[in-house]
This record gives sequence, structure tokens and C-alpha cells, in this order.
Amino acid sequence: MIERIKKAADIIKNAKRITVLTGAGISKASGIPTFRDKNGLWRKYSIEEFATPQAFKENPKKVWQWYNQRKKLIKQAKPNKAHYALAELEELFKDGFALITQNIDNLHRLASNRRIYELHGNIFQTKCLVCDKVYLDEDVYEDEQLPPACRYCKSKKTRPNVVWFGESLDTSMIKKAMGLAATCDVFISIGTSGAVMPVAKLPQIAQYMGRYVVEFNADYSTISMFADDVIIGKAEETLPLLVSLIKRGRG
Ligand code: BJW
Repeated sequence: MIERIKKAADIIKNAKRITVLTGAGISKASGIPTFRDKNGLWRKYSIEEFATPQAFKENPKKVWQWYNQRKKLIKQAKPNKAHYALAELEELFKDGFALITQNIDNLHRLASNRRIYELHGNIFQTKCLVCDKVYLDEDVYEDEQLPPACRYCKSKKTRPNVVWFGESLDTSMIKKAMGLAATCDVFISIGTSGAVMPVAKLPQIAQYMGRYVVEFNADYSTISMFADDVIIGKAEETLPLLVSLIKRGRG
């Protein structure tokens, strides 16, 4: 493993544009469950009941209860060594660095990354379906307050600002992400199973365009076959090592 990390560090230190894609695996060490691992959310909760627009239409309170409970857990979470390693990488590469995340947990921002594209939204944002406002909402609510009233128009027709199955991602953001995958020198995929479209296309785009693709994951994933190198291990252990080698190499 160490030889592969050294190889990746050698390539990355000479790159100008780095595009990083992250998924739930990077936040596991912060105490936030993934979706498809052994104790993942989709092993306990059904997608159809909690993560589709139909589920929300049928029972908004039930869906809100689930997100409210997850918000409570995520609010207590802190970035781990993998998040901080990516913040250091942005420091090193400045404008050449971009971070695309599927995570809704805000931990990259807390770790001080700046150029972040949150393709699946953010659990600390609420969207009003009446006045269309999207606003920062870090509150965890009492059950009788759910769904929470809009801060602006007071309607109770609000929802978490996340992307459910069957919903489109923000068009300009996914286009931007595709461009970043196509034009980078190095594409780094971290802690994602690559099970969800259209994000899973990003490493494929990078590979198709001849970019160096490297994956950091605790296990092989559907992305592994598109990667030039796969580094199996916990991101909170492998990424700090990668970044320390890059820093050493850049003098
Ligand atoms: C570690 C680790 C450690 C653990 N260190 N690693 C084309 C073909 C077929 C279907 C579709 C298609 N296009 C669209 C679809 C439908 C659908 C889809 O993809 N379905 C698939 C299941 C096939 N996609 C959509 O509906 C998307 N919308 C869309 O495309 O709109 C247009 C359209 C609509 C309908 C039809 C056609 C077109 C929207 C997808 C929204 C996904 N939303 C969720 C919930 C977000 C809100 C919330 O959190 O509640 O996003 S689902 C969930 O999965 C969440 C995640 O962001 C996403 C990805 O999961 P992730 O991050 O990869 O986590 P895991 O658990 O899967 O993997 C964890 C990984 O970490 C593992 O690999 C571990 O090994 C690793 N790991 N510990 C390093 N310490």
C-alpha cells in the first residue's frame, strides 16, 4: 500500500489541477454512518420510505423526523484526519484544487476547505416550497415543530435541501463537476461506492479524458475499474500519509 501511496504522491505533487470526489466513507471516522456498508443507513431504512420525493409527499413529518435525527448526530460530529488532509491539499494547490462531495454533512467546510461543490445538498439548509428560499438552518427541532415553519414566509411546506432519488442535481453544479473531472490533471475518488448516478460518471469521465485517476477506499468499489491506482485503507489513515509525502516532495 505504501508504495502505491508514494506513486500517487509523486504524480500529484507535479500536477496543477486536482479534482477530488468524496463520499460517505470519508466521514465514517467522524461517527456518521455510510449508506451501503454493513451498518449503513440503507441496511436499516428503506430508500422508498425516506429518500424520494414520493415519500416526502406522502408523509413529510416522517421524512423530517428522520432528517432531524440525522442532523442531531451530524451537528455533534467533527472533521477527522481525512477532512483535514484535504484542507491541506487545497492550501497547497490553491485555485488548482476543487472538491466535489456527495456528503451533506458540512464537514469539509468545517475542516476549512473553500472550493466545495455539494452535489447532494446540505442537511443544514432548509428549502421552502412556497417562497422558494433556501436558508441556513442548524436547529434541531422538537417533534411537534416538524415540519419546521419557513423563516421567511412561515409556511410549514419546507424540506431539507438535499437531493433524493429521482430528483435532478443542480444543473450548473453537475456541469461544473463534469468539467472539473474532464480537465483536471489528477482525479481523486475517496470513500464512495460509486453506486449513485450521475456522480458515479465523474471518475469515468476523468479516465476517458486520460486523466490520472486514483481511488482511496476501505474496499474495492465500482469506481476501482476506472482508476489507475486503488489504495485500499481507511481514508483517515491513507490521506494524511499522502499529503505528508506530497508536502515533502514539493519542498
Ligand atoms: C471508506 C471508509 C473509510 C467506508 N475510508 N473509505 C442512470 C442509470 C441508472 C439509474 C439512474 C441513472 N441516473 C439516475 C438514476 C437514478 C438514481 C441512481 O443513481 N440510482 C442508482 C441506485 C442506480 N439517481 C438519482 O436519482 C439522482 N438523480 C438524477 O440522476 O436525476 C436525473 C434522473 C432521475 C431519475 C432517473 C434518471 C435520471 C439523485 C441521486 C440522489 C442520491 N441521494 C442520496 C441521499 C442524499 C441525502 C441524504 O443523505 O439523505 O445521496 S442516496 C446516498 O448515496 C447519498 C450519497 O451521497 C449517495 C452515494 O453514497 P456514497 O457516498 O458512495 O456512500 P456508500 O455508503 O454507498 O459508500 C461508502 C464507501 O465508503 C464504500 O465504498 C466504503 O467501502 C467506503 N468506506 N469507510 C475510506 N474509513
